[in-house]
Amino acid sequence: MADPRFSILSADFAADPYRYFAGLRERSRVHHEPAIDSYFLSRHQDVKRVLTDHEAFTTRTLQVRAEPVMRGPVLAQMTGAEHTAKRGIVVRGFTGQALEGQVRAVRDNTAELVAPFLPRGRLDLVNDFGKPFAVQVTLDVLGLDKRDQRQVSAWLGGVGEFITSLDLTPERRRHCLDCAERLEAYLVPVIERRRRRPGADLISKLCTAEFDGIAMSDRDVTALIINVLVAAVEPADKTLALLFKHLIDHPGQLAQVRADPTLLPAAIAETLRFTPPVQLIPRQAEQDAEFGGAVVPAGATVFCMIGAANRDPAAFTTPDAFDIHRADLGTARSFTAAAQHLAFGAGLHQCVGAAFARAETETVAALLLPLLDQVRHSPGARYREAGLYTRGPVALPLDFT
Ligand code: 2IO
Repeated sequence: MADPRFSILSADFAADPYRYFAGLRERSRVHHEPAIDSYFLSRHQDVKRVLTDHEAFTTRTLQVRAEPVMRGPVLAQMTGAEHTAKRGIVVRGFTGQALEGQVRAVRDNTAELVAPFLPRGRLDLVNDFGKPFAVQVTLDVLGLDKRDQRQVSAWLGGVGEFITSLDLTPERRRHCLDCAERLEAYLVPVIERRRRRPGADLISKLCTAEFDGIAMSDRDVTALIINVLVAAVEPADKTLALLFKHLIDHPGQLAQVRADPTLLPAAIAETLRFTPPVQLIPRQAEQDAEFGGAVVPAGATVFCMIGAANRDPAAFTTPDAFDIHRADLGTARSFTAAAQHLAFGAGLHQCVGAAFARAETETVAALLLPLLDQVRHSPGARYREAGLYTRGPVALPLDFT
């Protein structure tokens, strides 16, 4: 930071970004990375400002960071009446009866995936459970065929890599675009069928819904399906594993949540504050912007550092402590636009799937906790996280009885 060799792109930072956050907030409020000519903001107040000042900081950067693999414009790129209408369609796809059906899919997939591990008393919560769980639930929500799971997961890997990489080589870029094109080709006939014979799934809703006379085009629907696939799959296994890790590492709080499952929403909200699975949110500065004397120039790409903002002592007391009872979390608001933590972003484009994410994580955790009696880290396993953009445990081997 004051150290000119410090880089967010270094292996040291990737190994444990959390130990650099205080230095960034205090000594490098606007951190420039020359290799990718981007600016990184780490203070809660600055991140909040960027995410809520939609005139000065736009989502135009998604045209190059997302649209090529989304195969069309996503909600976050839209503005005005079009954005309001299309966001309304997606919100309705994740509320009421639709959400009830989605929660049933979460229950069914949880039961099916955990069953083989119960007699063994051991499972890797990331690789044995979380990853297949995230994909299967999302396929069910969209009404896609679970027999295509491996194929869809592989394509999705490429799409996710494109969005979450800070420095893609031309070869990887080609691979990612290839995955996206194949995924699009797979979805086109599905969309055509749902337009003719709609069901109760989210794709059918996107195909048929109208809001203030505005409907979705095929390109809109394709982009939204790919967006929902990535956004629902990427962070889901990470959030679940981080929740279990923090509770296991804080046995007093784990005991309290077991005794009183109504504490689960607070435990999930605190997990999202303490270790947000999405660590970076990009924006484009439309004009020169000043942060305490440092300037982000017009046209620049700005990355909001969600993990750093969520540990800012100006926003949270003892921010480096995991505490599901913290007074400044505002659990009731934690999955809404009034959230204090920034794990779902803030402003106009705040995560449209936040209510679904909450229901999904609450449901799976409430089912797993009683099944995983005496849950603890498997002996000998070394804990490691990976990812700069989305970040989570690479594995979480657990023993239980
Ligand atoms: C392409 C990073 C997995 C989103 C973007 C518009 C994606 C958008 C996010 C999250 C998580 C992904 N951004 N979800 O940060 O839909």
